[in-house]
Amino acid sequence: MTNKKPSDKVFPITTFISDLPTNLIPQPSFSSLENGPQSRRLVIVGDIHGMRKSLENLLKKVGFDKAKGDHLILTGDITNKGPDSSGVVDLAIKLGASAVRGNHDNAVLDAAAEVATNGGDFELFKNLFGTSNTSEHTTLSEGPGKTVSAANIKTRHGPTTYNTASQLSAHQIEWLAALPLILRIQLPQDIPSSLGNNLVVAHAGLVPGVPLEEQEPHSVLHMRSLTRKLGQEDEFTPDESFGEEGWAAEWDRWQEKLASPTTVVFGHDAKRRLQLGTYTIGLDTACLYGHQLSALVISVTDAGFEHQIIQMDCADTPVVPTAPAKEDDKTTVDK
Ligand SMILES: [Mn+2]
Repeated sequence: MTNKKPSDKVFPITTFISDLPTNLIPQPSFSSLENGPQSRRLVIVGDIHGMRKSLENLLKKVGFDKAKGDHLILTGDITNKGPDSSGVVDLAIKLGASAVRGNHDNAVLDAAAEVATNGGDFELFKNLFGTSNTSEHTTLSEGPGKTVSAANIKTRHGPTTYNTASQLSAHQIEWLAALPLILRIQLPQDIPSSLGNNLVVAHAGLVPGVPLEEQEPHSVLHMRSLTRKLGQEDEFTPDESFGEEGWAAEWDRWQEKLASPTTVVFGHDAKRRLQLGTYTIGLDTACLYGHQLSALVISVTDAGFEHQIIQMDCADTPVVPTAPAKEDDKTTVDK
């Protein structure tokens, strides 16, 4: 993409693509009842952004029950901007959730690493934002043998992101850092499915015609639209801008031509809210701004896999859109 910023740096990737373990895929009731609870449903939730109460309410409405074999999957932007990122990550860990990394999670990871390698003082980084950063006399003591001069620091993120990073424990940061950018969910090919049998979860989007392994990490985290490469009917450039239509429309058209299409479940595009394409489901319904938190619930009966959307009104104090600051604090949704 052309509009990369310093704050967009992709934090080192542990695993680019993960496959959802087959024991977490719902099984039709006739298959087996042998070992403990069967996998019952997959509950895929859109961008939470630290809105813990909203997540809890949505799970309540869904009747989520890990003990009965429900499995939670998050589409990324689990953290940042909302009131309780730490509580959301805690809940995700407790429920054994799967998830993909979002651009905000990426920014939080980058901010945590940035602070750690520059003396470890989150307060300093929060306060540096908006200052001229030029005072040669601003030198802060960082404990024995360690001093950091504010003049030498050019922060990569806005204060919100440093604040979120400061609230996460080392264990929570580790959990976040280990998330893949793409999660593949292979439903058994011999069972009919309302979503098709090839599912993929990615935070922002994917470029049609490019194998999953070759998708560009930055665009998986940030893209919203596609432009056709000049003179190339079948090649696209991903872009962060909203564009006239989202990338999902092009993805849908592309899948129509394939013998084995892939459905993508994604988040990131709060402005477009719930998107129900033929092979694309967009779940960022702007809970952060006081709208809804949405879940795609996949269950299986003897007739096959079925899906439904369940939504819950925002239960946390929403974030009021403000003037754009640094990229990862920027509000990109219309009221
Ligand atoms: Mn996002």
